[in-house]
Amino acid sequence: MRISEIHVYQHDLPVKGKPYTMANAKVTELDTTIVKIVADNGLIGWGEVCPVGPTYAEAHAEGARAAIAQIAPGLIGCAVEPLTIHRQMDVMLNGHNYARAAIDIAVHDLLGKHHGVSVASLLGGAAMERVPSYYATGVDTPDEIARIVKEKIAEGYPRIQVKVGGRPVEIDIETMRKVWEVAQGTGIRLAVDGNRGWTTRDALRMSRECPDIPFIMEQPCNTIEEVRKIRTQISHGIYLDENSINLNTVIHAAATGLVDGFGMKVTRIGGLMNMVTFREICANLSLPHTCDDSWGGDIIAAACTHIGATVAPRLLEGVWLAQPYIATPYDAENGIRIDGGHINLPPGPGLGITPDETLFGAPAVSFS
Ligand code: 0XW
Ligand code: MG
Repeated sequence: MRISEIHVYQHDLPVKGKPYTMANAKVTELDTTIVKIVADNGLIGWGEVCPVGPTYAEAHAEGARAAIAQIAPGLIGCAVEPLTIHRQMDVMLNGHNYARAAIDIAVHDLLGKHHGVSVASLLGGAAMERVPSYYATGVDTPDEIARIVKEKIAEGYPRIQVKVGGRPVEIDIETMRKVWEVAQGTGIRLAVDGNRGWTTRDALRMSRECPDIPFIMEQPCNTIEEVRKIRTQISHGIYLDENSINLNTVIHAAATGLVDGFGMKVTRIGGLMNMVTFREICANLSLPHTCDDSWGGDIIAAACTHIGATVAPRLLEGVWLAQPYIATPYDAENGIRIDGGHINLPPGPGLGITPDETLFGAPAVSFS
């Protein structure tokens, strides 16, 4: 099976409800890039990458399309094999993991369909059919966050990530104290995500003033150097998210004991093939992690769910989806949904979803 055509679509995803707020971003509408790969046997594979605005990560919506346009001509005629495709992408463009990931996902979807198996099977095999998700709150007042946490615990989420940063740390501390009032004794796992927004001073204060609250701190500060600086001074676990930009960074952070786990994004690490390597590095060092992406519709949601399902259950911190913020699913019948804080693994073949192409309009660019 070889690649015959690649089509790239631009699609708008308005945020349902209130704007989504993080320390360094407030988003009301996201710009997603969808890749459709047609094979010489007529099978179709889908991929997607959707940065959550221009300030969250070093990823840009139009940059994704420009990078894919740079790579795509060199992929026509290539065998639909993840490693072969990644090596060919290396020849066409240095870096740009997030853009390459959309192609990687489409290749896995095609391969699964070709062999009649799910992407989770291709990635090693599912360890669960119902995949735990986690709820991420957005930055808001202490009372509102405590209300949301109570509601999401009742819905069945096993983990909640509270967004902080971008305001005086005293409000973040008050938020976590109020959260603990409703969370204590429920068994919920908690993360506090600074999204690079705290100084090391703020992170130290949060840890020292909440020693009794068993949250992990996710990406508290902007750089790895800052995280290293606070590492030995705090008693809370530390996870990297935005700073874990490639496998080299992951290897270094894991091997040097810088972190206790990761918030991982499928597109940031370069797609599903690299996620398998990442999963195994973490498994060998007993490091828990998420399998998410920053935003996007049913295609990226399916990719995250398939890789999430293959993680050893004790190490899976959950699969976050943007689905609750998206009004129109790509696949009205089999779209990926969170229900009771968990996601049903689509049985496949491939990603197990069939996007309604008419939603995407004409391709922005095509290659054949
Ligand atoms: C909670 N998320 C998975 C969604 C937003 O894109 C940010 C991200 C994170 O953990 O940083
Ligand atoms: Mg995060």
